[in-house]
Amino acid sequence: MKHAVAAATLALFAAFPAAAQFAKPTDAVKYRESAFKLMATHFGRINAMAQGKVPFDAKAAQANAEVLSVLAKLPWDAFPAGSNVGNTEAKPEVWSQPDKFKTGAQQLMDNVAKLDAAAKAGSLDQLKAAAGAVGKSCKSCHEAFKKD
Ligand code: ASC
Repeated sequence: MKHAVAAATLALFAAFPAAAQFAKPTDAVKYRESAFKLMATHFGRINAMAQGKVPFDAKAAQANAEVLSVLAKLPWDAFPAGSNVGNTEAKPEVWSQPDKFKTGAQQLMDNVAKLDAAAKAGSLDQLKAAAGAVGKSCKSCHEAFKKD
């Protein structure tokens, strides 16, 4: 019985995308901004090590990469149609070029997965290369989809 309820609950969540979970368009804006802000925090800690600004700490890199790999999945469902509102920093291209936006999001997630693997391997050289690729993903999407 418990299993049946759990399965039904999972099916319910699967049936309703995250977009349906925002009561107001501005809630979606707040959600995605929160996710990006946390991503910047956790990626920033890794990047500081990759750039030699703070000493390499393999355990800290691993912990931050693990969090980042979850965070990197979050913003994308928070750009529902109609959420180009308020003082969002998103450009209209997010909604007018959805395939390009999705491709960029996927590239970021793929590069973050590689960063996670590099951090788990405990190699600073691998971490530097993988962090560079993540930074490039951030930058290219910002150029196309984020207001200055
Ligand atoms: C960061 C951060 C970003 C990206 C971007 C890369 O650490 O907060 O938004 O990297 O600056 O170019």
